[in-house]
Amino acid sequence: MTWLSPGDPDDLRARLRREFESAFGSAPDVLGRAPGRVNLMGEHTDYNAGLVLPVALPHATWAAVRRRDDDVVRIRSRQQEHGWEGTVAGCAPGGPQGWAAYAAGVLWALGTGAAEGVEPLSVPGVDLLLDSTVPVGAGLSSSAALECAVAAAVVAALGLDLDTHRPGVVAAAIRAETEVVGAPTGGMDQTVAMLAEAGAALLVDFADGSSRPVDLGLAASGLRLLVTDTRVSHALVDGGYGERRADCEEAARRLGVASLREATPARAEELDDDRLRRRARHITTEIERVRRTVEAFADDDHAALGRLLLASHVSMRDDFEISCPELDAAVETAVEAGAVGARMTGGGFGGSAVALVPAERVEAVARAIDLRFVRDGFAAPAHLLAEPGPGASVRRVGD
Ligand code: GAF
Repeated sequence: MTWLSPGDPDDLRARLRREFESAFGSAPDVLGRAPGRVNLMGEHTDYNAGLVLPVALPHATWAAVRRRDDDVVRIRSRQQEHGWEGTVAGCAPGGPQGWAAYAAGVLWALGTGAAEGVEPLSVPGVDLLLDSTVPVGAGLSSSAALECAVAAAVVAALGLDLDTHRPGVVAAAIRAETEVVGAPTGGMDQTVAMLAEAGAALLVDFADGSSRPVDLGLAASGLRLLVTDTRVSHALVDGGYGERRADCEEAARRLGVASLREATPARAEELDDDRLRRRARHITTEIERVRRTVEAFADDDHAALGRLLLASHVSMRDDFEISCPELDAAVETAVEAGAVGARMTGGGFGGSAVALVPAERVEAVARAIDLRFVRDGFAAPAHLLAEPGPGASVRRVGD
């Protein structure tokens, strides 16, 4: 069985600092950390002004940053063979490609005043080294973790207070992803990476941008969150995600509403076009499921949680059409082996499933999924435990 460890934060920090010094010749100013996430309910609802309920993972991306006296930007990653070098101006859309675009894009976005009311920062040249324990392409938001780790570290390296700048970092990270990387994503991942609180999920309402922590009571009810990475890689820059987003916008237009948040499941059924009707049905019922999931956690109602998770998975599989055989097998097997409930999570087309599992059944459920994958001829999956962690943090070197 493969378990993905979040790593020991002190060890990771010490190694990053050491390797920064050997890569760039002196110590970094700041180490930033931002987590990946697993979403418990509310998929593709963020860009429909809906509700989401993600949890920050203990797995995170780390960024070591040192300010330079010129405008040169050097970016390296422990996970990538080749680095990127350019200038602050060269970080703008159309410049960096591939993984470096996530980091460089944030430097550009921080300098733009990424949203209304967000002050543009004067971003200098930087040396930057990245490390991560968030699996890439697993639907666990490695991209937002990278963007937010870099942005948080740069904000702190400028001598600014991170807490005051959290909303600005969220906005900058979203702009980096949509405008520099070119992935038309919705904002859930960056929001949870910056605003999550340890021990809780984050309920975010994208109609007004408000959020609040939701205590899941996992320890008290003896439940754990088991995440299974199917190793079927997903990429948000591929067409499927953008097509779903376009379908939702078209469905809203035909219903005469600004976003599907303003529609109801009954209104979704009025759509003549079968595909758009099913897309709108998923979004409108999924938003309702987020509300009911929050209530079910508060009531410690395992039967309701099981029904909601499964209904969400079926909706994503049949109406939104973003699942795949590996995700369906992981969900089905988790429930057969004793999970309270399970669903695919994240953007879809591969990636991970999340199961709510009684603590004493975790090993058995993971083993059952592994056996099922062997039987079905799928690549071996990897598992991790999603202990709800905190949002991004920074530490000045020397503190
Ligand atoms: C990806 C996107 F980045 C998010 O904005 C969200 O839409 C999610 O897919 C689906 O819920 O993670």
